[in-house]
Amino acid sequence: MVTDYSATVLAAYRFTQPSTQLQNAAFCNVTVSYTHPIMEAWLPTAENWNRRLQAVGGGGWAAGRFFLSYKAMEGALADGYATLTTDAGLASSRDPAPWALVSPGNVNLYNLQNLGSAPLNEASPFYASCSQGGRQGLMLTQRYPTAFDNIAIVMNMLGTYPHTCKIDTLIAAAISSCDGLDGMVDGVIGNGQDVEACLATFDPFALAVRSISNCSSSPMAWNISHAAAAVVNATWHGLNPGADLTAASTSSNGQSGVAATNCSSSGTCVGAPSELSLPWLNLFINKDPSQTGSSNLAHPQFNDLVKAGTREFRSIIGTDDADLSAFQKAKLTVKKINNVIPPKSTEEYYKAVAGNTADGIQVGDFFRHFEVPGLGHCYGGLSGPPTGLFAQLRDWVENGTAPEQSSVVLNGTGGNRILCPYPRVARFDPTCGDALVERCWSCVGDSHGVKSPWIEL
Ligand SMILES: [Ca+2]
Repeated sequence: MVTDYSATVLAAYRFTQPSTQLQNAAFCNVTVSYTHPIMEAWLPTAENWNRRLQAVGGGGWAAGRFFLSYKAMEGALADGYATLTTDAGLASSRDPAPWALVSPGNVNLYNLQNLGSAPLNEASPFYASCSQGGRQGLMLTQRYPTAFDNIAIVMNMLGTYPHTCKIDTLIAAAISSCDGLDGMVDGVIGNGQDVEACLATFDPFALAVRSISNCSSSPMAWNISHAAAAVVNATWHGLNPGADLTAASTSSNGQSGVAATNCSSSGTCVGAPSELSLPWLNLFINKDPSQTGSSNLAHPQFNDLVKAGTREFRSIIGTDDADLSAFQKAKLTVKKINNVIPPKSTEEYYKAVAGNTADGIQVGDFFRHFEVPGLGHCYGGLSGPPTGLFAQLRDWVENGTAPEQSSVVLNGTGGNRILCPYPRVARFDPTCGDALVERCWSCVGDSHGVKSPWIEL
């Protein structure tokens, strides 16, 4: 029994729920060690229990029982839920090296299986997590390792690793050019057709060789190079224009950027691949713990590795099965994250699920997908998290009220705007007057038009 337990849980760590305070709580911590996985449940006292269970997942290479899992559990407990997490037998390290291989050349498939599917066995009506936790719980695609290194390969091919200053200048230019496409200049590019319009009108190569002299990440003067434009352009096959690619700003919260580089004071840069991507290539696909980099990898080799990984591990950790027929009586909602896991892969997955529904059933009847323009990976970035979405999911499950829109507050302006279930998009009504209030926004487009991907307005 734990008593007098207090904690502050920021909304940033709850993803779809508001910040909360746990004060002098009493709960029962039931920690069960199986042969090697450890499951940990926090059970509120009977008078404080809302008769519901909220499971939480992991992040990065951790299946659970790490910092963010415990923040999520503190939040769940504050709201009256019983809550649980599991480490899937992998401990809570951010590095999979301790458990990935039985020996060089020999992947520990049991451990990978535990990471891939362990939380799915924990039947729970409510589940809230992000990143790896989102992959575990919401059966989304597991493509970010390749997305990361794909950009590293582009840099290898170009033979140059552009300075953060050049990349960030191009991102800022894209935002400046495309911000107003959603009807409001608020620092955030919309989603859906706004992204398509941005890609059609903004050309990063048009800014090549333009000089930069006021870059916050470097005192030096630079010229935007063709290589920098090529790198930025390559990310936009999966990520959206405006996404944080360098993770160099304070709002990046120290997370990884897909086009991050480390640069010396003289301006010489090398690639800085993510801790999420290299272990997948080196430990699981190559099965060689002595490999530590990807700087010599060429595009054909990279493609071969991706295909080899898919062939070998898809049945274990691949989570792109679009047949949710067994799930269609339940309700599911997903928020979109912007700069690490490619939004377009989730859009493809959503459309694939839409094409696999039974006659008479629309995908929106049981699965809605909310994109959050401007939000970083789980938290951070230009947009706050959609803190009302979890309560809306609960209302959908328990009362049948499907979420037609959800609220967010922008980090920079403090303004309110709305999120819309894909493929609908948010539009500001200029006759309404106040862009900072939610009622001046509405969702437009076909509410169930997923089978024809883009909306005509
Ligand atoms: Ca905007």
